[in-house]
Amino acid sequence: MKPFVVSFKGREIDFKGRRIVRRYRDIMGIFQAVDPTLESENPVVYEVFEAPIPEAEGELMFLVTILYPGDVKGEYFMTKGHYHVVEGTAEVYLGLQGKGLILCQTKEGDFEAVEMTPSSVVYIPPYWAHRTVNVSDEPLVFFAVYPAHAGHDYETIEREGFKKRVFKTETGYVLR
Ligand code: M6P
Ligand code: ZN
Repeated sequence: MKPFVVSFKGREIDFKGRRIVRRYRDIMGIFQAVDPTLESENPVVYEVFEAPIPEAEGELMFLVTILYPGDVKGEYFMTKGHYHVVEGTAEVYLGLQGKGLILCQTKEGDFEAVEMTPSSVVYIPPYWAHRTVNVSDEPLVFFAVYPAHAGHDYETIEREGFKKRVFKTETGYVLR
């Protein structure tokens, strides 16, 4: 592979790699409630624009995620969330637009939630699962980079969930 550069402006992103689109019906099981209107409209909840990087040790995968604003009966739109298959691998997020909350937890039961706004950099250490929640009313856009061989373990989260969920209130968000 040769050095390369990609650039993007706003939501016109072409990183030349995979584009992953997750609609409501693909991920509705992660939310506490079911919303029949969303079920019939089946909107895009988030999309991921990856760079064409091989999933090999030594490589760094990078991507941009757009998590749209919305909620399922008060529970904010969020990503599925995952541990890394290669558990000793970290990840860095850079906020570009909107306000997010990154839920992090370990298999030992530690839990942390950190806010991400434009220009903030979030460090997710090895062994911490991570899920992103859009707590704003605009698209949450962020850049992410992680060791390309890390892999996504969704099963553990599907089985155990995250310790807390994030709901909309009149004054902001609340974790329950
Ligand atoms: C971030 C990164 C990606 C991840 C994406 C969506 O951009 O952590 O690796 O794919 O969020 O999250 P998830 O894979 O949990 O649905
Ligand atoms: Zn990750």
